[in-house]
Amino acid sequence: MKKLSKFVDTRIGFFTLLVVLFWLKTLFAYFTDFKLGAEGIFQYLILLINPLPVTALIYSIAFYFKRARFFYPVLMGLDIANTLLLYLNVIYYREFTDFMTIATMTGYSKVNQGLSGSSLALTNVHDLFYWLDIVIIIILMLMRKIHFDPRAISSKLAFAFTSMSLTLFGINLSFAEMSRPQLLTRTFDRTYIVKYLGIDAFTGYDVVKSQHISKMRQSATKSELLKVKKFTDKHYASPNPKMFGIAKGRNVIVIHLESFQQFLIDKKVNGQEVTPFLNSLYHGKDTYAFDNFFHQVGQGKTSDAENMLETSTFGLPQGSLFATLGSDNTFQGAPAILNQRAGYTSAVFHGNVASFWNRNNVYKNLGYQYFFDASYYDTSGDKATGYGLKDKLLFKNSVNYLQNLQQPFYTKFITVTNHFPYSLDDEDKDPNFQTTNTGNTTVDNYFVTAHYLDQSLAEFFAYLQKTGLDKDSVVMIYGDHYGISNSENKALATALDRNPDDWTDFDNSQLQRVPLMFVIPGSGSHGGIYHQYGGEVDVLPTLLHLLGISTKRYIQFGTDLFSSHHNQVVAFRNRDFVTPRFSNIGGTIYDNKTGKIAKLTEKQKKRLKKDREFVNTELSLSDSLNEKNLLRFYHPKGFKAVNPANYNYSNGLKREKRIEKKLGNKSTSIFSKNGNRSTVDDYTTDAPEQNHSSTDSNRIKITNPDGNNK
Ligand code: GP9
Ligand code: MN
Repeated sequence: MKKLSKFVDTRIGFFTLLVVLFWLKTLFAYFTDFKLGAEGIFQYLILLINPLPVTALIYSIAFYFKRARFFYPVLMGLDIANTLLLYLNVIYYREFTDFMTIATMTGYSKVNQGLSGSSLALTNVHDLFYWLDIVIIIILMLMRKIHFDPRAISSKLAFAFTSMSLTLFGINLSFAEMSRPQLLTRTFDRTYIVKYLGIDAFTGYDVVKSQHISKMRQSATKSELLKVKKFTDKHYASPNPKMFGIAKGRNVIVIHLESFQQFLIDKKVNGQEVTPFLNSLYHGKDTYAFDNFFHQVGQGKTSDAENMLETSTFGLPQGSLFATLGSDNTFQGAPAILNQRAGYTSAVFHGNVASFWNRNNVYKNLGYQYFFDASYYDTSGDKATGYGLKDKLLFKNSVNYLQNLQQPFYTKFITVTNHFPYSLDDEDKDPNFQTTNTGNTTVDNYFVTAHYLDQSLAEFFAYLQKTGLDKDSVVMIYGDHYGISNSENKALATALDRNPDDWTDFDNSQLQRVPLMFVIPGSGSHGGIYHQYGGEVDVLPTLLHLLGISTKRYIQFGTDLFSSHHNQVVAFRNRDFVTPRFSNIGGTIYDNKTGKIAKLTEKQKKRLKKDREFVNTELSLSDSLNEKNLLRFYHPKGFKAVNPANYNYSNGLKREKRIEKKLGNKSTSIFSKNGNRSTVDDYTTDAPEQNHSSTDSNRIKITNPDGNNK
């Protein structure tokens, strides 16, 4: 004890004491207030060590102050500031299940998620623990139980401490990258950064990022907007009169097929179809399907796909647009357009936590009225896999919320079960389905989860048919991006009856096809499989035209796939591109027919040069639009800017019911139209988990749920 107090009386000792105490407080927060979802020994190890390097780094600043009367106040000041940052995050987390960003701290964020008076009411008795050490230390100092050490630390030693902390941080960072590649470039979720690097590192990272963004925004001018507008106006494709409005007034049900590639359609494995239900839709007479439709995502994966489909602008060259810009950007996207032009109610159903991909903020800026996230579903026990509620349960348990929405509605179901690493509990596997035996577990499992996803869709469609909802709706189904990455495509080659040794970059690029289908029962005789080339950025104008809503006034980079003016040059996010005739991959031009390097005529060369210029221009202009937030300067006719402060995703069901009640017999919800009777019993699922009661409290809880799902 004596030895210890003697040690604390030295500057290094006092420094060590504060670092260790702060480390303990952070761990306390990690395990009590935050839910960081660490799994496995390696992640726990990273979690345990991550507060140390940055704390030591920050506190080592005090060593550069030679005089005791500066050293001690500076060190204590740093400790108090650091504790305050931790503590504010604890309180913020209790309200928003998210961490504070610079934008939220400075109140700059339009989403209005700063700490409010009510958040301060969220204090807890155990919060004492965050401040107790500081109070005790100050008292001990005042009572002269802790002595000031007059001996200064040499600059050399101070520097040694700083560099040692930096090295430790480097090690921490490389561990983090090993466990979660591209952690900082992709920024999936703020929780992930805190889990791997700690709050201080997260805040530092956020400072750098937000400074970069605000610089770009300040430099933005209206003339840049005009440049973008000129380009999109020039490439606008007028609707195909045969298709315009064929789904007018219908509900829109968007189904996001996670990691689902086109090659799964009609694919047989051991003589069995992998996705028999989707295949039947694909060939159905009421379906408008596309077989040369490509995903165009970058590092933002799912969120990039969502951004393209909702706004017809591209994701960013690095990172996720949702995560980096989505909290503040001005969007003129599907939910707001449909609401303002045709009175649509909008909702998203997704069984993962709301903070993933920053959806909780972005959806408000898009104008989504409801977001049923994991907190609305029972995700306990075996009901969820890594990314949330299993698909069969998502569809089944969403009906309870879907049936109370006013029609027409624009809804999106984001599935998750077919997500890497494609693991599925045995109880969910179809015993009659035998997957491949390629020797690559990713590939073999992929067919299994895709098969499960297909079954979940079949159940959902049965409900739509039973309730007659199918006839009042257009169901739009799309795959968000590849599931098998290029590095594993050689293993996939055998399953596709191809020789892995002949596999080329061209083959990789062709596998970036994903499904796109519009299912519109009774819409006429134009159903079928369309072969035009297109990408995710083309979906919004296509959909709006089907609904009879003109798009000319909006800034959209895609064009209507059914239009005779549709441009078939499909840009990938890395500036490669595909056209009906050629594919430009990594600077090499391939002939699509032969898959070999193309021998080009002068005319073709010229054409491709133009295409390349087009791709470069559209990507740069989309980046400039989004990075500089240029849409804030643009006011399309009749469009009222979305105010995110008007949206709140808690108590969704209560809000739906309140509106139903207010409208009385004018209410158009499925529930009201069904004579105020629930349609939940019209839903049949064979999901084995639904009756499993679980005592584990591992329920994902983000917003305030209604707590009422049958
Ligand atoms: C999680 C999900 C997955 O909520 O949408 O996103 P991804 O990893 O595919 O980008
Ligand atoms: Mn995805």
